[in-house]
Formats: sequence, structure tokens, C-alpha cells
Amino acid sequence: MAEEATIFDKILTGEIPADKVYEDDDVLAFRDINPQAPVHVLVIPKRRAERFAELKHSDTGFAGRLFQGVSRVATELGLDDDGYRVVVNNGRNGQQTVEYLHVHILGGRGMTWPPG
Ligand code: DGP
Repeated sequence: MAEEATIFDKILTGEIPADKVYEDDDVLAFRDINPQAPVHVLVIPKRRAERFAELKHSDTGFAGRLFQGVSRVATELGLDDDGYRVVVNNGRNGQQTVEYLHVHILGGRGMTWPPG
């Protein structure tokens, strides 16, 4: 686990405000401050991991609950029929800027492929 509090740690504790759209025991979801699509939400696990490399075999439940949360958020936002994109920027080449594992949900428009 990383030590220094990130902006997402502070959103989780309420120290920094966010436009929250969903919360349960495992995840918090809030709107991205710099949206790249009509719907752009970030889903974070309530227990911080910095990136994928930290996840161990014993974290399968943690990872499963994170993805279950992503599914729930997308459904609640009404994205299931038209579809959406799920993105995890991981590490430097992945353009990760916040060192707290998080999942982007992007919807409300057609996406292109490949990503840049
Ligand atoms: P990345 O680490 O590249 O997956 O991107 C982090 C995302 O977090 C980026 O799309 C912008 C968003 N973000 C950064 N700071 C804040 C903040 O204070 N509030 C919210 N709601 N989003 C933020």
C-alpha cells in the first residue's frame, strides 16, 4: 500500500468535495473533474491500492467487488443499453496521474479505437 494521501484518499474522507454518484461498502463513484465524455465517472475501491501490480491472489475478492461496483454504477447511470468504455490508466505509460487505482467509466457517446 502506498503511504502518501492522494486526492482520491481526500475525496473518500470528505476532505475534498466531489460529485458522488454511487457508494457502497466497497466502492465510491464520483464524476471526473475533467470529463472526456458526456458521462465520465471514476470508481475507486475504498481500500487503496496504487496500481495493478499490488494486487495479489488474495485480492481476487477486492478486485471482483471493484468490478461489481463498476457494473452497478454503469447500470444506475443508464449506460447498459448503449454501452460504455471502462478504462484503467496504470503506471507511467498508461498515463496514470493519480496513484490510487481507479476505474474510468466513459459513456454517452461512441468511442474510437485504438486509444492514443
Ligand atoms: P488518471 O490517473 O490518468 O486515470 O486520471 C485521473 C483522473 O482523475 C483525471 O481524469 C482527472 C480526475 N481528477 C483529478 N483530480 C480530481 C479531483 O480533485 N476531483 C475529481 N472529481 N476528479 C479528479
